[in-house]
Amino acid sequence: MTERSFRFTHAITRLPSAAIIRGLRAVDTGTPDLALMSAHHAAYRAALAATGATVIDLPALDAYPDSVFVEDTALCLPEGAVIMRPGAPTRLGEAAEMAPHLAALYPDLRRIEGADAFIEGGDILVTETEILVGRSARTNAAGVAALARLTADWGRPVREVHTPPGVLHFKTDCSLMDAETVLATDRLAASGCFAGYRVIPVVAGEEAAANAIRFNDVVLFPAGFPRTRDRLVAAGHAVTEIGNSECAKIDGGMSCLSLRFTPPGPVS
Ligand code: CIR
Repeated sequence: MTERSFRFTHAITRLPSAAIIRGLRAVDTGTPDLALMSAHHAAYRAALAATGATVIDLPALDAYPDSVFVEDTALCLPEGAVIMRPGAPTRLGEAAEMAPHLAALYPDLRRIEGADAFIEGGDILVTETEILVGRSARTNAAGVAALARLTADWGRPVREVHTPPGVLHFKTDCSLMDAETVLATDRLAASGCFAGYRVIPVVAGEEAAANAIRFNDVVLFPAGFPRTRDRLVAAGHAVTEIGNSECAKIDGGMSCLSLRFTPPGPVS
């Protein structure tokens, strides 16, 4: 068994912009504080870099309030990368902003095309053997089908699954922990989509802990969910807690803040 689903040489992040106060949110629980978010973001980048990875920090984009959440703009695998078509109209332009940065690393950069196709990276969970894509308010059947076509020769089939109603993205409710194991909320695991995987259940009442990331030998995990953290530690994971209070106000979490990948071939 390889470990290509959680071992990476690179990550891309984008610094939060002052426009973050206008970030999309399902429920208004307060305005994100840029200074505190920036401190959390710095800790996040440092935790990625501490694993030995190269972390590419892109500048803030004031035209796009949600652009700190780079995960939604692309899917990056060892075989190649695909630029998404975000379903949130205010976020569509973020994908084009990411394209030149990935084109420098991926000679065969592909793109989701078609006016009716929408898909965001937050709905995509890549495991060792397959690419799970959750249909959601941001990702539709045409988007999933377009991704399946573009990745058909990459050896990991796309499997369409469903994001629970009222949940922003598929990965809002789950994370890959190792080659066979996912961390998931009960409401998502109950759909049966993780048959064949080991599931570490998020503790009831700590659902916001489900969005974590395994990055090399560490799990970046949102601070404030001690019972679920203890489950991961008991399972043998090295857990680094990162403040997420400000991103949480606009429905963001650990996975949203980076693209994680190992580019093909020599990097120029
Ligand atoms: C949005 O609604 O698009 C942002 N406020 C949050 C995006 C979070 N991204 C992610 O889960 N991958």
